[in-house]
Amino acid sequence: MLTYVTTNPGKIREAESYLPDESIDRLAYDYTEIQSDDLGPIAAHGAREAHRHAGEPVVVDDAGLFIEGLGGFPGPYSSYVENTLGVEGVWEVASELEDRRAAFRCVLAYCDGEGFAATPDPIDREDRVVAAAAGPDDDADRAALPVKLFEGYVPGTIVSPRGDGGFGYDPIFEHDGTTFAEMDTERKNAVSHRGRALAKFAEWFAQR
Ligand code: ITT
Ligand code: NA
Repeated sequence: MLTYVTTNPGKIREAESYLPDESIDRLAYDYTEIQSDDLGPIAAHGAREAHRHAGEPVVVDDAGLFIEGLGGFPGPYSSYVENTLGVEGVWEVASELEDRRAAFRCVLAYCDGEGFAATPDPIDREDRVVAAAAGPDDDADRAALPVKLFEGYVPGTIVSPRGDGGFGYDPIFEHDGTTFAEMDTERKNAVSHRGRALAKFAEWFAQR
């Protein structure tokens, strides 16, 4: 069994086609999101906390929108910014920029309370799929549970909102001429940050 931990139903919808239904539970547990300029430590910390809470193998999903012209902002602060400025507000800020290139990133962190075989997985820079055991992310976790990370990345452009599918920043994120909110789940999954991370995770999970 595997428990997919998120408060966001949109993430579950996207994860479903990668993970066999009989083997997955969903848990809307709001784990602590530590402050970091990197998604990896946030996800790793969350996975350890969620595993301690659930007592079962868990995967957590941490994602963010990184806008080039804003130095990567909102990045790990994407959730806070969506709740304060809002998606329209982010578009308004971005519309003033010359460089509206952006990327979505997603890090899946898996923790089952046990270790992993030390596999020297290569890290592909383009689609930084980190399939190596994550190191400790803070002092409290130094002697803590091993976590395995899988990262996915997709480039795009920030545009005026279009479409009503997806969730979050999808209406303002255009990839190959189409916003993520104009795509159905299958089409978004085929190119998205989460789809890429999920594909790597599902392959590893099935073979481990
Ligand atoms: P959990 O932490 O409970 O999983 P969350 O929605 O807070 O749910 P994140 O912290 O990972 O998840 O998300 C950061 C922000 O990025 C949040 O505002 C999301 O709506 C947004 N986001 C994440 N994935 C996205 C996607 O695929 N498309 C559009 N927006 C996304
Ligand atoms: Na969150």
